[in-house]
Amino acid sequence: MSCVILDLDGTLLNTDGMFSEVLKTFLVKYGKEWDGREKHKIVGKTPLEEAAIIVEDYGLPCAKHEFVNEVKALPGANRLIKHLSCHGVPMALASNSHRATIESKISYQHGWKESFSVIVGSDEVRTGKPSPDIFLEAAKRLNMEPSSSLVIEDSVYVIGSYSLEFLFALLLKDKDSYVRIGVVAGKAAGMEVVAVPSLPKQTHRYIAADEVINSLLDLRPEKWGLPPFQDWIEGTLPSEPWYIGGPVVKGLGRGSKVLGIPTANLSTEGYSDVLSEHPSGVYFGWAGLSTRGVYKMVMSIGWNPYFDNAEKTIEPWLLHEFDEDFYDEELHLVIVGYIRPEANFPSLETLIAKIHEDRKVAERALDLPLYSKYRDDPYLKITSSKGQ
Ligand code: ADP
Ligand code: RBF
Ligand code: MG
Repeated sequence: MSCVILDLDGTLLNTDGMFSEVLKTFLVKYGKEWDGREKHKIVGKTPLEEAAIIVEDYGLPCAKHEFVNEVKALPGANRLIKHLSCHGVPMALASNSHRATIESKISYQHGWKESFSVIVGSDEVRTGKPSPDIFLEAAKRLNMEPSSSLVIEDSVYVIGSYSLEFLFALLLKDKDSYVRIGVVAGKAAGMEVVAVPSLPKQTHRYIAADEVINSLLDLRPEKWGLPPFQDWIEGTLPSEPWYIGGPVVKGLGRGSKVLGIPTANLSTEGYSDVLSEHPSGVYFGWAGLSTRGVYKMVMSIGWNPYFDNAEKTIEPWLLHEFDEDFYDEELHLVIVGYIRPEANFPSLETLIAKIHEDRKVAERALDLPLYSKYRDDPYLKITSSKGQ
């Protein structure tokens, strides 16, 4: 592959979040409730225009740019863009939005505009995705062959292709109105397609893709003949530390019993923000227990595909032998890096073996100065007594 063509909404930007989470949070913050009244007014507007309408309609005491700034890059988006642009890999943005909308959306993301030599919107071709036109036009403007173009797509759109419609469909839980149009368009253009599902547990909708990855963190450019990421260190991907804590809660009672691996589950309540900034997967770091001390820790966050859980769980395994349970005790975690996506396994034995491999990776990595320095993070020294 000699170039990369990226979709915007749901692949690089958490725009579904803009309308659901951000809109809801904003309205709640100002004591208002979403009633769907802006639906018709907003279609076809730029994000700033949309924000202006919402701010005015609901009489919110904030500036419209505060609202738009809340649109966040998805995990790994900045890292990928920086990496490809540092290595001089030609990059295009190909989105079903209008070009003006795309430009307006990326103008809030530092360094993005300069990284894309080509931007193609649906108003610049005859038909949008699932037609291959947008991708073919992008390749043409990059001076590249479709067959050497790698497409990265989240590809879950709603028929009608507008992200606000997507939100309403989501809210109505009308899951069948999503189609894999991005992947279909990329394949129709004769390109290689990596799908990054923006909804959990939807992998089966992406069979047309050449590869399905859980998040942009899992992209291995070298698989496609592109320069590899160089930030992996001994099987781990360092991140800015992030923090979660609370009393240890009862899980599904499977950790020790089924796997022989106890996990001191934390409640996900109140952590929807941090969890949306980090994909489900296996992470590691340090764990502080109020009455006991600080320990190395490896954890899974997500739906545990092997068990097909209905709810996302946070499951830290403290790398220490304890002689008793410590339910309800205050547990604080400093998470310093990522290891791998959650996976399904053909048997319990292979799952257990993989988790022990994760433990070894974490144990070794946490001795590196890069990670060991967080052992002294004040967040881990819980001074208040149990449950406070
Ligand atoms: P549950 O499904 O309730 O989380 P587990 O079988 O996963 O049950 O056991 C977890 C419990 O075991 C924790 O809540 C904690 O009290 C205890 N425990 C003992 N040793 C450890 C350890 N090394 N790491 C995590 N939890 C441990
Ligand atoms: N369960 C899975 O289904 N897939 C996984 O990839 C997976 N990885 C795990 C990694 C670690 C480090 C730990 C501690 C657990 C993992 N689990 C995984 C098991 C799961 O999180 C949980 O412990 C069990 O579901 C028992 O509650
Ligand atoms: Mg557990």
